[in-house]
Amino acid sequence: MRLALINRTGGLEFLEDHIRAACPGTRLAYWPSDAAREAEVAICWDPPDGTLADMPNLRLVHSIGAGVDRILADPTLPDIPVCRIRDDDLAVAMGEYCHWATLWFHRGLDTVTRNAAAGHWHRFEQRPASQVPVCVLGLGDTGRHVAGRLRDAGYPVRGWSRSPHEIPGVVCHAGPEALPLALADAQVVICLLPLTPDTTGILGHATLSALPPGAGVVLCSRGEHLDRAALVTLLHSGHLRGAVLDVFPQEPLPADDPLWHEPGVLVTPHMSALAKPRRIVAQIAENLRRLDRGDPLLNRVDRARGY
Ligand code: NDP
Ligand code: OXD
Repeated sequence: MRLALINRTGGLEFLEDHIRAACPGTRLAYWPSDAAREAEVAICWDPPDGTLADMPNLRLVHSIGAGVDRILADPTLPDIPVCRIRDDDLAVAMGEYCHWATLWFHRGLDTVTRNAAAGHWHRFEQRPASQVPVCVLGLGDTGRHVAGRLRDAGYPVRGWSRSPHEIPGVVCHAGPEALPLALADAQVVICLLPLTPDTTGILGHATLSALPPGAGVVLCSRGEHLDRAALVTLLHSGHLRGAVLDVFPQEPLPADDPLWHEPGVLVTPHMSALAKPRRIVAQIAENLRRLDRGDPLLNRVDRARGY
């Protein structure tokens, strides 16, 4: 079977040795090349529009990440299966990051870090976790784990999803009309939604204003979820306390982007949960075997739903 590694900006070489080890008998090519164009399986992060439609033998598109928004955004995407990565380790890593980001606001570590940089010793009152409600947007693989971890750490947790969920100890809301309710008392909001037409720009002025004064925003999903002008306006007005941002419409975030220096904003380099190459390739290899045998594929994306 012929495989192609496809990404707009390259950089997928880190998968090569793992693919050679886990997928014996396959031939691997990098896009752009004639050999890549002939491949039956595209292993992608961000394929340029039209690339996949120009592969006459294509039978499967496999994301190397949990998200598939860059793949589904291509209006010429052929009607073939798209699969994504699902990984318990990824959810655990996301749990660690989101717990830390919650503590960043809850324990005032944003303030402490600023004070420390100025050599300023200032102690302030600390609140217990039970007084810091957290809202998790998206209750899928990552959101459900994050909600459970924060609940276990003593935070009152609210969750929001498209369809109704039941998670013990978490107040779950579903549907667009329930969003204001989910946000109403949240001191921290964590976005773990997939990027779809319905969720693009969801962290806009209306949503962010629905948070109580002094709330912090944690964005781990996609940069396009956030209306950055609305964020900056609400930071400047003092309505929002700050934001921990892990994802951006353009990555890497350019060195001269003002967000790096925006007071209250902490930028991290899309590292909240990184799947191990070995784990990514093991899932792709299993799907290649299934494709060969004609068995149902694992972690197939519902293209109509967009995730
Ligand atoms: P899942 O597909 O497992 O879960 C998505 C959740 O979002 C589901 O609960 C779904 O609701 C909910 N949802 C989808 N659309 C809507 C909507 N319109 N309104 C309300 N809720 C909605 O995703 P994952 O948890 O695996 O990942 C989420 C995203 O996080 C990924 O798409 C990716 O963009 C990002 N990510 C980022 C990483 C990083 O390192 N920064 C690492 C991993 C993921 P329902 O349950 O009802 O279907
Ligand atoms: C993602 C990932 O989808 O890192 O962002 O898996």
